[in-house]
Amino acid sequence: MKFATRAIHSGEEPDCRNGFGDVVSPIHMSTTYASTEPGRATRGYDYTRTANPTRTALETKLASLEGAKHGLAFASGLAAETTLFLSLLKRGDNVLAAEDLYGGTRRLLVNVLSGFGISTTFADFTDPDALRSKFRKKTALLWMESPSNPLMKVSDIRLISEIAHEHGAISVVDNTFMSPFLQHPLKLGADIVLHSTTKYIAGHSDVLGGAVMLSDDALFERIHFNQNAAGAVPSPFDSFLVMRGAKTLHLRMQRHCENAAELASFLEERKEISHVLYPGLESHPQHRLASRQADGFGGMLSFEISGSEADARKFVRRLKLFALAESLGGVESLIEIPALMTHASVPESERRRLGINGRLIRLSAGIEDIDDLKDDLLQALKGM
Ligand code: P1T
Repeated sequence: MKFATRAIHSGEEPDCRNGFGDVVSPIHMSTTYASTEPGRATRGYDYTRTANPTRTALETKLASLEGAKHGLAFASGLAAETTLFLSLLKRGDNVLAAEDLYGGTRRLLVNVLSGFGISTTFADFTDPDALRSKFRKKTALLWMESPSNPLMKVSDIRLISEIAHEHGAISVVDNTFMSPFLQHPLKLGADIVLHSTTKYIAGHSDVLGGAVMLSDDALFERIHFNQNAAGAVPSPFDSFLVMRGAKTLHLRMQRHCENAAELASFLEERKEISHVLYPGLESHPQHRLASRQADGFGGMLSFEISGSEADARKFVRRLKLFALAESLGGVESLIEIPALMTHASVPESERRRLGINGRLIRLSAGIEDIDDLKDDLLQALKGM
């Protein structure tokens, strides 16, 4: 079945024999399930943290969207990350992570996992040769976002996964920015895909969620065990909301891509903007790789204001339609300054080295009418 059909039907086949034939998966709110025999779960369900039918429907859909054998849902993207790290790493291990990535992921690695004796080395994943020199004896896992948050760097997932495997490490791709509609890391050789489903998959800025998709049975068993043991699971209602959003992912994603591409070209022409980072632009350093690796360029872009940091703050305050807010991937357009918001937890020296300065602005293109979005940017740029 093609993507749009799977997005709508996977995990939600009406059950006319044992159920009521619901076309939409019911929200099973019960936390516990009665059984007729001690220790024998009713149709596989005994306690909702362990498994819940609404969550099962979501997990089936998520696996199907990524073309994976297994899907696991979590309470947030970071809950998924925490469970993944907990499951696959032990004291003494090293994580090799892309230096540009969501500030919360960096904070989890640097401020939390370090306390358990797990070290992280950061590297520029757009330079695979340099990456090889960063491996340590105990490097167990490679972590990348492509495109990265917020500098929109594109990494060669196939090549980097090969390098990981040469060194006996697991390759993980945080596919949040692209969504399963645009990019298929498992097909490119990655071992595990992770999503903050809070973003494009749910798509309406009204639910937190996370997901892990993979096909390796042994890795799945380890993460599945800790999904229950650590308990960072989504509620049945949250599972329903993520599933409901996922049904229109393909439609929304097409418009996100169209609007972002148009806004990127529009901003690149403006003298008030010094440069625009969007993989769909010919000026993007990895434009050819991005064209080859994914089926679109996504709805996210970053740009730098030509003026001062104060001008950048003035610009975002002047916008009327774009909400000044963290997060991304919802139907509404958002704007933020990563250095002050999503990446404030990254040490200033590191931000400076990477180029995440106070003039850098990140934009999540929503699916509104493009003319209204352009008009809003134009009025905010006036006189800059
Ligand atoms: O917020 P949560 O659902 O826990 O997801 C964390 C996360 C993981 N991976 C990526 C690539 C992300 O962008 C995020 C969350 N990001 C934002 C809130 C943000 O504004 O960038």
